[in-house]
Amino acid sequence: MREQTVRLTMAQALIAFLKQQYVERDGVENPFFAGCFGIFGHGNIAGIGQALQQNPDLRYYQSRNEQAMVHAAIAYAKVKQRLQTLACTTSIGPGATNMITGAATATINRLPVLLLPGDSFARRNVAPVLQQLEAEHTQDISVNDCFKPVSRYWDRITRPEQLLTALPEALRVLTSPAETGAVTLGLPQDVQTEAYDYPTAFLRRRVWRVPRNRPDRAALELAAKWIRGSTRPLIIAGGGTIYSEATEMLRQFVDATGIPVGETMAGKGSLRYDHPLCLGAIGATGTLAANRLAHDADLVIGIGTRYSDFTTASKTAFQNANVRFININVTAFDATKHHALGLVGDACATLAELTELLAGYQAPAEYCALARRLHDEWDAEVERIYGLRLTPLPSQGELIGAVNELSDPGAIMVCAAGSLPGDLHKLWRARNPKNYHMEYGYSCMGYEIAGGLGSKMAAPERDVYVLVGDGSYLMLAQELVTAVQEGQKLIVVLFDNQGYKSIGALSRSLGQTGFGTRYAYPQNGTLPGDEAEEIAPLPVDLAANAASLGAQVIRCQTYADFTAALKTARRSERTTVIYIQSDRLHGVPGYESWWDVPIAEVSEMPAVREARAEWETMRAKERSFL
Ligand SMILES: Cc1ncc(C[n+]2csc(CCOP(=O)(O)OP(=O)(O)O)c2C)c(N)n1
Ligand SMILES: [Mg+2]
Repeated sequence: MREQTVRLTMAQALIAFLKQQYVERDGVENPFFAGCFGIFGHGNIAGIGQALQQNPDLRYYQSRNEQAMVHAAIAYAKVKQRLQTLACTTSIGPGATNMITGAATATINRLPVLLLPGDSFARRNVAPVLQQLEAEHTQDISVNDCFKPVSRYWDRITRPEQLLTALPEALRVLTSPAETGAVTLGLPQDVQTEAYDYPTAFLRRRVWRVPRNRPDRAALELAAKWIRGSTRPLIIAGGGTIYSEATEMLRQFVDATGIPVGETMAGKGSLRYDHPLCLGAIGATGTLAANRLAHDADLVIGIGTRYSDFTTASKTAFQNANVRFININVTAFDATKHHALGLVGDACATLAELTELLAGYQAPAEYCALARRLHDEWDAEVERIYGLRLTPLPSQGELIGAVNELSDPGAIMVCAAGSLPGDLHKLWRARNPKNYHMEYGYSCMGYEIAGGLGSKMAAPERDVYVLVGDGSYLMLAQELVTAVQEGQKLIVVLFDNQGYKSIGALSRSLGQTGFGTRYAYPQNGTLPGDEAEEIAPLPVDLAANAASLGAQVIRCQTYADFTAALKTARRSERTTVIYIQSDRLHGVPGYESWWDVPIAEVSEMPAVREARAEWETMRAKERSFL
């Protein structure tokens, strides 16, 4: 029997294939690709560009910067629980390499995105072409090889028929909760336009099922035994809890067992902030409640967490000599961290089985009472910070409080870098599992506005608040233009503290007086740190900048201006940037925690030597769980 075929260019076949990919979980089916972001150049306009033009049902979205479009696509995927994403097409050379930071952000955060950078001619005879990297030792290399370490699957399509084997692999990785991340297919610009007789069967509708794998039964029974034997158990809820949609199951588990919960950056929102056993943030940017209980916990139950240094306070968070770990995770890689008893499986399915096995079990009453008391005390601390009315410049903490209190509980708040993530991790009152959208795997400055755009595209019915510092804004604000163009309304809160408040505070804690973290003119041939009393502000107007990109802008000075602006922005139909200056030095304190940033071992600066001595004391508390 002769196979039926259809003659298409490689690019046309690729787009036709993407349109037919569906994902199914719990009986709900959705197309996996919501569209394709792209910036065209000679490396993709005639190939993927032509194919997209001919297939308007896979919506093409413009972007202003290739890094930003990857951020937008992965924010979309994050809001969609990794069950949907977008593809990203670029030209060759700089357009392609601009996506590398985005690829790393995707892979580190375990978020799916399909990257389609153009690549140099496979035919080679006209080389070197514009923007091609030449190498003397091989012709089998291009700038796209730089994507290899930051991609979960990487390939280069040098013949049109290679799509037949490459695309199914790409989709297997993208739709796998355990393997997902950036998938990169380098597409030589000539091959994109070459025709081939593709089997029509290749372009049929395909459904990728996302399973809810169950862990090994013996391991589950042992885990139940460990929990029953524990007197100070603590749950750490990570991002996997939310992606698995295990949050309701977690609440039932907590209600049944009385085990309190600390939340990671990606896991915040797993339990509502006002649940009496929700201790909020854990680790370096954690609450007193979570960090106190972590300190003495005899059993830590990690759910969907990577145990980053922020979560473990650089391995100092757990000081009980006999502490053990049970890790529920879809990847064996994460499940075995800290020499844990690994429950390799889906968070929701695993928690359901564990709940049954623990029937009748309750954590000791005294311990639960302590957890509840710490929860209440923390709530009072948040209230105190929300209520600070610092003058002349308001504090970041009270401004966060205003955004929280004046936003709809169903809203999405997006953030990524600077001093905001630490403050938000502690202070944000998460009222739904998607309320706190923090990119903190890569903490990539520039994610914020692009990520806000992707979030709004994924959930147009929700208000999206982007909280961004002046430094991050200056790095990548251009997607404001795309938000305006696409009619995707964002509320952007721009915190101007004239520099890097976060790194300034870090620098101070290392004995380095804010060196290099202020936006200021050089004085005596160097950039001034804290020692300079009088500094003339740079003639920079970020509010005017935002207005020039098409946003409606509200300038604020006081807390009262700010709350009024939030109300106006919420009612408005337009993308609105609320601009406010806040205090550069006043910060939210740490709560019995630490983060390991190594300090110079020898120095001419006495403050650095002092900080180094303190660092050595803390360093000695780092544990390895063997
Ligand atoms: C792309 C990128 N470059 C550098 C850093 C290191 N870094 C972390 S926070 C920060 C400063 C952020 O400044 P801003 O957005 O103004 O926030 P603030 O610290 O003032 O709150 C820098 C440079 C980073 N996280 N991402
Ligand atoms: Mg700043």
